[in-house]
Amino acid sequence: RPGQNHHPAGPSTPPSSPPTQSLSIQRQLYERDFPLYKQPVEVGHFSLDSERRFFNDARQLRYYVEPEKSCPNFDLRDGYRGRFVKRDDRVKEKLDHILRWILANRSKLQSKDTAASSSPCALGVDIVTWRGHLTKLLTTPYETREGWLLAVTRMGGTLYISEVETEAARRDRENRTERHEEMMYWGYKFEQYTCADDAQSLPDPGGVVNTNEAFCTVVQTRLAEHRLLFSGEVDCRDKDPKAPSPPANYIEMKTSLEISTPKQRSNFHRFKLLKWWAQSFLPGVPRIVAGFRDHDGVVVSVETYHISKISQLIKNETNCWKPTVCMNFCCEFLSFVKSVVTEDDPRLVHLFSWDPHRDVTYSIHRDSQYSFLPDWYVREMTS
Ligand code: 0WD
Ligand code: CA
Repeated sequence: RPGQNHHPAGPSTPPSSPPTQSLSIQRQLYERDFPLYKQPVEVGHFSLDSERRFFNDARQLRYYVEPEKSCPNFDLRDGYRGRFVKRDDRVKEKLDHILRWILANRSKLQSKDTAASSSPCALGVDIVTWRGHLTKLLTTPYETREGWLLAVTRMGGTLYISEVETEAARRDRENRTERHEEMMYWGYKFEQYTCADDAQSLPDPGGVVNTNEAFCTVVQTRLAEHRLLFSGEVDCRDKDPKAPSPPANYIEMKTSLEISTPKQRSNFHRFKLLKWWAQSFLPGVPRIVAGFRDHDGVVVSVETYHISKISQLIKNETNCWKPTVCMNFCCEFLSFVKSVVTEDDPRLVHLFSWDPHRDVTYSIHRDSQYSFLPDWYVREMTS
């Protein structure tokens, strides 16, 4: 039934009727009460080493060390030529690291309600994905530049969501300027100036920056009726041993151009804080430490943002984003996906597609280039 639109919060579709074909992103549709979002719980974590090997532990977790001065003069360009090992971003890892974590920790997930209610191989969650994919969904109602493609497969009752690079994103990646390549390094360099390997030591700005290394938290939560399991990279933790337990002790590091005009401040609030808020709110990371830099990559000030205070900070901006619109849209998208993807088959992919100023639509692919659940995972989960 082409042209039929999924109306959020409208009368629910009878179970027998075919799913609707598209989802509207109009903001007014999502301006209602904030949906239930349960406090995210860390159910595990994993690390990726300098060669991108998986470890089911926290060996890559680092500790935040507050800069000595509020104007630290960190030179973010230092080491770009000579002490930088860059992850190969042509390699698409899809959900592989999360799936590895699931196989290593299945017993922890299949506890309580799950074991009693559903089939023995069921995970007890509705959605498995990366945090970054959910961030893109949260910001979609306000995004005017970049579209997305999300591949979805249902297996054992769980929906797996994995991003597919768009043609436009591939072109951008392949045509980055030397300046842009260098600026992508600056964020990682800032982490190196402010993070230490353990609670007792100091950061080592003379070391190598290797972007293969990562520490990822795995959290479980619920958005309205959707039980979510997702993983996100965490930059560092509070080094105080009395700090609260994860994810409340985690800190997100960011860099941004210093703000010198009212226009710049307004743009920072309207566009950058939206992305920062969405990314950290999802896993329950409470703080962002931001390094403001000049055009030459020198950090001129450092500021802390508390996620719970960001919605207050932006309230005076006209035409600003609203957290409730972000969360309601994400919730509605997940309902849309559930209504569309009803067949359980690890080789079947529904590819959801969105471009700015358009509705969300999808196409269906069996045994195609889009299949993303690896054989080693399917075999283990169905045996
Ligand atoms: O294959 C893919 N398309 C993706 C792979 C997309 C997104 C993520 N990944 C995986 C990687 O295994 C990585 O370790 O992403 C992990 C991080 O996932 P996430 O936390 O869900 O991603 P996101 O929230 O978008 O980014 C968090 C941080 C970034 O920090 P900033 O401050 O720039 O937001 O992870 C880094 C980056 O430092 N990062 C990535 N690292 C590896 N691969 C990627 C990526 N594709 N994207 C961002
Ligand atoms: Ca970061």
